[in-house]
Amino acid sequence: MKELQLLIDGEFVNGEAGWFDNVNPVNGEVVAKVAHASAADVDRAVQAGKKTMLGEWGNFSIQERGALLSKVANRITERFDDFLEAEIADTGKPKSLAANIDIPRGAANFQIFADQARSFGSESFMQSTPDGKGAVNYVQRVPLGVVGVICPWNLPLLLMTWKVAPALAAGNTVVVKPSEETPSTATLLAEVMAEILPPGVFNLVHGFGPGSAGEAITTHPDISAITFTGESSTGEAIMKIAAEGMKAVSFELGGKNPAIIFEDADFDAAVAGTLRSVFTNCGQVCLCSERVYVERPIFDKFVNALKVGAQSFVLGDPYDSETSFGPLISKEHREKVLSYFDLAVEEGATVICGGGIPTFNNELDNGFFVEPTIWTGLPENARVIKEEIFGPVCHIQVFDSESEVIEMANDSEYGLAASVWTQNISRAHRVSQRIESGIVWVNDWYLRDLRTPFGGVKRSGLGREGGIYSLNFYSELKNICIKL
Ligand code: NAD
Ligand code: 6OD
Repeated sequence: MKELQLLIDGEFVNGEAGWFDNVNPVNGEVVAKVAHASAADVDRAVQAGKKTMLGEWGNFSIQERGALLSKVANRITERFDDFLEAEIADTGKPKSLAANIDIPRGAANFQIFADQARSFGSESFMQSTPDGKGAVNYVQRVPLGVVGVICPWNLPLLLMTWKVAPALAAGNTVVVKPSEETPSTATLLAEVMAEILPPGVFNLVHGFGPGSAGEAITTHPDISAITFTGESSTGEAIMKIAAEGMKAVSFELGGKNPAIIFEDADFDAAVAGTLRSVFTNCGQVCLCSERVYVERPIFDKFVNALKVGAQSFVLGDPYDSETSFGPLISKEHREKVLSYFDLAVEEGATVICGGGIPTFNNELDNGFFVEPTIWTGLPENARVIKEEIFGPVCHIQVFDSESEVIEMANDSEYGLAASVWTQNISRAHRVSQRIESGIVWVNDWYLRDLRTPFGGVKRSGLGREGGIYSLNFYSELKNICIKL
């Protein structure tokens, strides 16, 4: 059986805390043994990161770091099929999805920050002084130090590289912990990093959260910053710990995202876009729409069209070219999603489609599949409309006016992403500007320009990453004042 090790100071090693299993969610089989890092392993990783900051890595210019990141991007592209296979083994997501989104974005995340590094400048300020000689101030951007990178399981390579690349571009070193559910692409990335970067720049530790490697990272006194993507409650727990020692934090957290479809929308585009925004990656994307609002004149037609679309997904083996819909990540996560399916019925939902476990009559019955599910008929205070489910499900609500739908969309503790479907340009601006959310897409969903600020408001996150916004987080400004 495959063994996935840690990378500490340039060496692949076993973990002091033993091994844990990596399970394939398509059929429930164990596919690899994963080295479990102890707190002492995490400490060695942090010390390696500190050592190279003071030595080889610390002496590279930002242009040299950029050139190395380009090499990493190229190497991911050269090993595309290895990364693809590893991502599918961990997540069970359809090959077409991983091949079009996850792996290309893994490479693109390094390339964008390699490019950004080449044009990273700083400001200077001329100052007059009482003696008339003057002074010049220049602003230096210095790395934060060793950055702890803690990642979730839904888009494992994409979300890890989205944080690792800018952290390295800015001159930091990293100790990375992937989700315990998805250790494989991180381990492949460690192989690439070990080929290209000096030892200690990229350190990989596997493990869990509380009482394990995650906690060891967040509590380590020599970690300067924590960049985290995951659940809002985990972010809150990490923030409390990070307060001690004043670690900088950047958080991408949960969502309960609205999709708003006006009567004047391009109907077919809105249906196709909403099918994507609700069901991509089995609904396991923080940006997915779990609340869909449709204007009354097109409500029945839209509900029916979304149902037809949801029922046309092909659930199955990720390598089958017909498959458009994979399993949930784990047995535990499926239990959580199914508990919301039960709760919706208790709360009085009309089940338009789905709501159960599909049957395959083969080994896929041991996997963690659920049916694409649509509900209507619930009041806005129903728990399934308030709480993040993170599965292939949405509730469709009817609305009669712009002000009503804006109020409903904003009545949430989350504020990550919204999509608005209308052909009225004034309405598009009016509504987008009033939605409380880090990102609003008009007539599309998950259209990304990696230079733009990405992040959430309310319980959906803290800070913005992307382009220069990432480099701002991963570096500290220092002013140097020189009397002339
Ligand atoms: P999670 O919070 O359970 O775990 C994320 C990571 O944190 C894992 O590596 C886990 O081991 C670690 N962890 C858990 N508890 C910890 C602790 N106390 N201290 C340190 N580390 C800890 O999240 P998940 O279930 O892996 O991911 C799904 C969640 O992530 C959803 O809520 C989703 O919305 C959110 N998410 C948000 C974004 C975004 O960009 N806003 C992106 C992806 C996922
Ligand atoms: O596309 C990205 O950069 C990004 N951070 C996506 C997050 C998706 C959440 O699951």
